[in-house]
Amino acid sequence: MNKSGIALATFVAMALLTQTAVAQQDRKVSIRFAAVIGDQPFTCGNSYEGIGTTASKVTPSDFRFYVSGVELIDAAGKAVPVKLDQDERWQHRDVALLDFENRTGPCLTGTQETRDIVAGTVPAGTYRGLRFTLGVPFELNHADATIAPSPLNLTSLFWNWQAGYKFLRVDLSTKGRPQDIKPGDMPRFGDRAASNRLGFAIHLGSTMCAAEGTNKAPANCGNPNRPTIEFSSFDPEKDVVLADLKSVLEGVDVDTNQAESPAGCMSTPTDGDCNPLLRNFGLVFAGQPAQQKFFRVKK
Ligand SMILES: [Cu+2]
Repeated sequence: MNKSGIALATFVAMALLTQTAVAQQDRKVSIRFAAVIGDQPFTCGNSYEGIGTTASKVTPSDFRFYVSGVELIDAAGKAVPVKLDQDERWQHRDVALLDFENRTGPCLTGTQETRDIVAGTVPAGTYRGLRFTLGVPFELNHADATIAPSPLNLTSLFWNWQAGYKFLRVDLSTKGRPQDIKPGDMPRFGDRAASNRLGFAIHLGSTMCAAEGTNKAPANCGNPNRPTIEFSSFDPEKDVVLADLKSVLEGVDVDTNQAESPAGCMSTPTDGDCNPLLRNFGLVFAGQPAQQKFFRVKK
């Protein structure tokens, strides 16, 4: 090979190396989620039977939740953070909103748009597991939602600065707890009469957040209520994370509400309606052990 031939070969080899290096740096991932009630998909307006201790028939009117700290677990068992696409809509920093309601039928508190993926990049590699947190990290949880970047600007998913966001919001109309809501209905924090109109509410969020006022950020929260979910076997190319309302309501009576307590379970530590509901989300409640039943992987 002559000199220029060598130079060309070197150039081609280097170009290929560079290309390979770029290709190996990042791998796009789209982690799929689905909202289900047992073996049926969640749809606004549909009713589902056999729920909880009373085998109740329920009509959900909202189904949204935030996840954060999403990580894929590689072949060696190392957790690798998924760098979320900053789309200025569904994802901000390491928080992503999943939204399964489309504001049709009884879903009067929600938005038309829906979202069932967490999109981002990971370094090239083989990934076999998944880990994420249900909830908004403390650093982003206690500020003014009206000026926060999307998706943290949804006031229907916000209590106040002190308590922060509803990490998950599902509201149910049940036989014993019928709903009476209007478009955009948003009971003020602590407005029990108004919140009663939500039927049986499931609002997961931090509690015991001592602050100087409801529009002041707390130094910390006694009950962060951010469960970490981990699946040792998860293929990001094929598998789907199912969020199952039926399984999380196992052992829960959705037709009655503990007297003098918020409607359904709004994460209040003294509300018996949260037991075993919060434990089914993977949180120790009333000193009793947690067993996560909300999420599972569909292969
Ligand atoms: Cu929506």
